[in-house]
Amino acid sequence: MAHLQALIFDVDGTLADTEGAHLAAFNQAFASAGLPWHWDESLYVSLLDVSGGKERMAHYLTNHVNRDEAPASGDNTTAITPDFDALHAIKTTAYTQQMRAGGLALRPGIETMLAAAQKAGLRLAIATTTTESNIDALLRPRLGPDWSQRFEVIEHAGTAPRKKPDPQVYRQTLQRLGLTAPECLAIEDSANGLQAALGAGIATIITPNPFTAHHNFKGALRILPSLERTAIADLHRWHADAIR
Ligand code: XBP
Ligand code: MG
Repeated sequence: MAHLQALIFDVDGTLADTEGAHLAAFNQAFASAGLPWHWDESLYVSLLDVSGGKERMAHYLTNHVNRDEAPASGDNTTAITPDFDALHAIKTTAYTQQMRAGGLALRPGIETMLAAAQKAGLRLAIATTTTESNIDALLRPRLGPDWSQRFEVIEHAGTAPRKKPDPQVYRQTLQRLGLTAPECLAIEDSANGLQAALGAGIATIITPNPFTAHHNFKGALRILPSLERTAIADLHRWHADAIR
């Protein structure tokens, strides 16, 4: 029977409740680009069904912007297709500036879990849809300048371009760890993340947040309000049940 060797963490919504900050950054980018777009929280909850900021903006343009609307006097922004790479770069700058200015606490139990896992000899990895700069902006203020040394493998939008629910980011994480799926547990917050991890054969613990609480988590090993009351021994026990 495979022994638990590594924990693979998602970032957004799992390590920290970051989606409110992402939403603000998207709206800041739209305003600075002169686009008449503004996402409110209820729209953003539905747009989060699309992983990846660039893909989310393209989905919004295709499915939510009425391009037949007669542009307001002289306003022809609804007729154009923005350069999503450039727009996403503006958004990422807005997000990282937000993080570095105020910082965002990690979710309850995360810092304790990371320390306890390492003490127990478990290897740690990150498998996320967001960018490397966003991970650094979130974790540097919380875990210090050497934060990345705590994660043996970090797979992100720059290394795994096919976004969740595609399993690419998790398959590449397993490959770089040199481990098989039964030797790992994934920790996620969303249906896309769960499907990506299950697609790579990895048993997955879900810690939902207000943006994802309504998602379908069928197939999750456990659904927990947070990791605050979870011990390493619990992870070993649940993992053993999963791969029995
Ligand atoms: C969640 C996502 C990301 C973020 C926005 O990532 O889908 O797209 O919402 O970040 P995770 P970007 O896999 O960590 O849950 O704009 O950088 O994509
Ligand atoms: Mg997530």
